[in-house]
Amino acid sequence: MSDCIFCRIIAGEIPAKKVYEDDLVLAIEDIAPKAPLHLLLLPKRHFSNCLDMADHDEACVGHLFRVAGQLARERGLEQGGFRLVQNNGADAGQTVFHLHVHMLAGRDFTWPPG
Ligand code: DGP
Repeated sequence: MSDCIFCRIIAGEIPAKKVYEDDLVLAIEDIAPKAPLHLLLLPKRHFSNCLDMADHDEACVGHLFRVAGQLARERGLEQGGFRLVQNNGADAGQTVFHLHVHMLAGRDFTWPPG
């Protein structure tokens, strides 16, 4: 059994609110939302962050961003905008070491992020 929580969600061993799934990507609701909409987009193949990407992960990550756009359009976010965030390393706020992209929307955002 994997000790990666996102691998276990992908394997169906831990429940999550799934909003999208295909062969390469799973999107779920974040368990501790930081905005009215807070989704996590996960590549199904495990790699810890962009420092750990292999050549064959490139297509999956590109696909993941297209899925993000699709999910945003389905939720009518073209006008209000949304933020995609991907943390790399504990010092940058990464707590789960399986690459994931946060999709946040439904409130104002500041720049630069904290
Ligand atoms: P990060 O800090 O960038 O590594 O983000 C990890 C996110 O994962 C954080 O927003 C909380 C979320 N999270 C952690 N454990 C679980 C879980 O078991 N289920 C779900 N749905 N989200 C989780």
